[in-house]
Amino acid sequence: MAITDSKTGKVPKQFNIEELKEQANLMRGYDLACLCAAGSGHAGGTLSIIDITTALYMHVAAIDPKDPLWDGRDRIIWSTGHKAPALYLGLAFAGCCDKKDVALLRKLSSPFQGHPHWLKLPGSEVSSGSLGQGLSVAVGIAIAAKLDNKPYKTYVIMGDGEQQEGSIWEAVMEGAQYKLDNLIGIVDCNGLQIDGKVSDVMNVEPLDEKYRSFGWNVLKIDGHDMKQIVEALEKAKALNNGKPTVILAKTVKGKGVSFMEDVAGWHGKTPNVEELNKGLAELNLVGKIPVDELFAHAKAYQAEVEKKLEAKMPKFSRDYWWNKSDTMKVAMKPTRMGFGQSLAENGDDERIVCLGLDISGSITISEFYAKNPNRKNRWLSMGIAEQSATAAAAGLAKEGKIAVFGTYATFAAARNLDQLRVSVCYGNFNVMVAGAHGGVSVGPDGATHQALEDLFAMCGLPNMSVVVPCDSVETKKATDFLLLKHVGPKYIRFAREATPIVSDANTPFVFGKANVIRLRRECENFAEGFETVLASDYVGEQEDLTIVACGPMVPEAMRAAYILKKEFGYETRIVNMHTMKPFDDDAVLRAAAETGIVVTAEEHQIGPLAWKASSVITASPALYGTPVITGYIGVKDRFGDSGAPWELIKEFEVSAEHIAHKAAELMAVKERKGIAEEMLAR
Ligand SMILES: Cc1ncc(C[n+]2csc(CCOP(=O)(O)OP(=O)(O)O)c2C)c(N)n1
Repeated sequence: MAITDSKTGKVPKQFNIEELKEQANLMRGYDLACLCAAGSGHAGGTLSIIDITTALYMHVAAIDPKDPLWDGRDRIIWSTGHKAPALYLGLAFAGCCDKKDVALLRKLSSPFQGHPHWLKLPGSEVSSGSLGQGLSVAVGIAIAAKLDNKPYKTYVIMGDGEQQEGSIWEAVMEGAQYKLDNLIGIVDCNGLQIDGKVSDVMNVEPLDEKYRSFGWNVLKIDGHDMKQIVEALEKAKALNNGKPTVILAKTVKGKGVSFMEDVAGWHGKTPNVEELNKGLAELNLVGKIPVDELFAHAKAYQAEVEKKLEAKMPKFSRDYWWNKSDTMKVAMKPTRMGFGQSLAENGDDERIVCLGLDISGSITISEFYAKNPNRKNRWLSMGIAEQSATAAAAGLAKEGKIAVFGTYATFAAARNLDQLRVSVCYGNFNVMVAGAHGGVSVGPDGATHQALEDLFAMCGLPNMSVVVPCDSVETKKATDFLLLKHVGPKYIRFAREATPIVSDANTPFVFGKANVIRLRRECENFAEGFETVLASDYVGEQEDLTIVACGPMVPEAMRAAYILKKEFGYETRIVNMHTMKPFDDDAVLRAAAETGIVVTAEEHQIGPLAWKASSVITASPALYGTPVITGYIGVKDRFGDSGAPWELIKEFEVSAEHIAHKAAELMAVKERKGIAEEMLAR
């Protein structure tokens, strides 16, 4: 079978091997151009899987481009969601969508999300991005085919690094147990993952012996030899011996572009225009890819996005956005830097053991050994295996080690939730978990990589302490404290993007005690315009309202206070609730009693901060009968989206402008009800 008209059963065109090679080459050109237009994404892995993609979508799998959801189609599951551009191009080259549209990759609300979302793009089959789940989904789809006597085949594309996830092997057993000879696994064996060689990070070989011993048929091929690919796919399709089949395809990451080939650094990187042109020249594609048209299409879409976002923003008398005027300028730095800095400084303590989960550089945990190679014996590369690493950290802690591990917050605090609950928290072990890239501001990777729910779980776990620092300086202080002075399970959570630096060496940081921040004046440097004191030392100034914030929402709350002062003359008490657990109840209670309005501001699903603050207010006898108006800023019960970080801040309505707008709305209620007077009279 191949590209098929499902109405007539006819195959409009059969591509021969030479034509498929030509199509694969063109696909590489489109891949580079679309990645360049997006400015973020994964060049290495998309280039290594493109020959297989071409063979599958244009020759082997049954697909009807006019009806991508045709029931008789073969199902192709991309377990490696980060290779989404290759999937999108497979669909586009098969005719399921316009090739030009793939240039909308990673843009806000685009069907071509950073990681595939099947509800946005028909034909993309399932939503993926969290590694190690696709084979299990495919097992379910293949069993459904058996139950319903449907003849379709289920293909699932995986990475070799991805084989480190234990769930893969659970699914491998299921495939054999249920005799799924309609299931075909394909492993893109390019030998690299993010932190380096798969064999160094966590060896998975010999994959052939492993799959065979688990009861699968195994085919080994050169994943760039089109004839071998087609033959293997056809053979796997025909094999009918009651066993699933895996095709182990030896590939080269970055295949086709000399400077990307076999270079780990090109995993999550995209070419700039110069590199794109160089790549296209090497592929003999100069003039053959409509680069200008693709760029223009992306630009026009982007212009529309920006127009829509602007329309969504609350309006004030002038533009208060970061660094838009000559005063109140702010410097920005990614908060995660403070984490790495602390590990570098404190890492000589022999009790500290750091566990790497294949995203070590970008979350800065590798700073632990970067300048101190002698610490390498206390650096454990655990591969892409968050669940096992979490329980291993508990084991290390049990024997007196200070175990530290980190990855994207959604994999550090959700994928492994049961291990955190039982092995770490129930046992009350001294394990430090770093949830990096939290909140919507992660940006173009999209929903699967945006931890918007982690704090519900972390704050809900008995024995767990939770800190969400507001900038890189506070992250450093919090890490210093949690690492060496706090014993027990602890979660530190920070954002990916560079965010405003609003504290300095003299700013107080006391675990479990909030800070109060007050706008004092307008000046050249934003941070210098504010005064910060420990909430317990603060003497109320009869401010109009309070904003309680955590993490990167603290700078937004500060900017909101500035907007509120300039636009309405309102005085705002900002509470930096850097420690989410234990929560500083007293800081919220006093703020509620003294200002009558409490607006919470969080950069994830509304709840961990909002509900906690609200329950503190409603459950406090001191406030019985006292009117307190509350409002919540945060993500409103929806999944994230791809887009630039600051675009997402606007799209998800978590900017200073949104906070200020909400506060002004509540001030109107308070003034109408005369609550302020009532409060003062008490
Ligand atoms: C559960 C989970 N953990 C971590 C990541 C982050 N991540 C994205 S790609 C990647 C490396 C994948 O390596 P491999 O499977 O070999 O793919 P390839 O090198 O071919 O791109 C990692 C760790 C993720 N997406 N999902």
